Amino acid sequence: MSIYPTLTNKTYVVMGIANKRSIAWAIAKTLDEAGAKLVLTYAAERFKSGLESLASELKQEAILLECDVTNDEAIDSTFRSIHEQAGEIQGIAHSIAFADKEALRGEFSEMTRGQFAQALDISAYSLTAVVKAAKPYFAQDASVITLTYLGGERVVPNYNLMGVAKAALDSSVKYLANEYGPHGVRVNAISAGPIRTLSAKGVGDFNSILSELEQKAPLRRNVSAEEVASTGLFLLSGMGSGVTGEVIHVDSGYHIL
Ligand code: NDP
Ligand code: KAL
Repeated sequence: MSIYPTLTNKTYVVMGIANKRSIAWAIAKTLDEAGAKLVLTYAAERFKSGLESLASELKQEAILLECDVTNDEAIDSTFRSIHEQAGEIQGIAHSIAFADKEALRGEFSEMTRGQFAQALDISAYSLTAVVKAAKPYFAQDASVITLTYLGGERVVPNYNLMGVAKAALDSSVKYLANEYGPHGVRVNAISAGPIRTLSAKGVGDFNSILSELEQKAPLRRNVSAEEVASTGLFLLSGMGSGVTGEVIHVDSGYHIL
């Protein structure tokens, strides 16, 4: 017997698939496995063909739409078009973050005003922008998730301005949960342990963070994108119906240390 909830005929929007290592791709595959109808969004035209070939691996045919989250008009028209093509929206997985690489090493205070604004815009404000645009199209019991990291709760070397962005994102989750709860919409975050993705590539001390977690975390191992995705499925489906405004850590328990 399958442990999966059934999401047949329910539309979910997954934002932030760069390649097959993306956490968002693991989420998309898990939702697809549960029978969901998927809309996948990508940042710019140059990512379209890569996403098309990934999407061909899914069981159900997905709708692919361009959506640069720095552009309000693009976000609005993306959600209008999702509604036209796929009806009401049961859930959204927001798996998007960006900071200038130069600000992700060295002293925190060496960042510029522009680098700070860009990181906060793409990595934190975009969640609110997306929820706002989806508001007219949410199903009665819709659910939104975003991805966060421990570096927003405490200092993690090199995470720098992304730590401030994740703190803003975590706080946005609470304010959005409170505002949208009366409309039946839940908003939660998953705080993932380190996972080797394109974003993680070439930044900071990624390998030492992986091995520190392996040595010290209660489970003494790293987590996979699939483990993050199954928690995502719980939150996005009716299984998580009583949970909102929460941050669930999928990090082998490292955050309790
Ligand atoms: P990926 O590099 O696979 O995903 C990051 C995504 O952000 C990409 O798909 C990228 O799109 C998208 N993005 C950046 N700028 C924009 C924009 N302006 N508009 C739309 N999309 C944009 O990395 P991950 O899967 O690791 O990251 C997903 C989320 O998980 C992020 O929020 C990250 O902070 C979080 N996270 C990751 C951890 C890890 O260890 N990997 C740990 C904890 C949290 P494109 O490629 O099309 O530019
Ligand atoms: C402490 C950790 C080590 C790494 C430090 C900073 C990580 C920041 C994450 C941030 C999202 C990375 C970037 O924005 C990279 C970007 O400058 C360059 N890469 C790109 O442009 C690629 C092509 C695209 C696809 O990437 C994006 N993001 O658009 C944190 C580790 C242990 C955990 C991680 C990786 C957390 C996290 O938030 O991702």
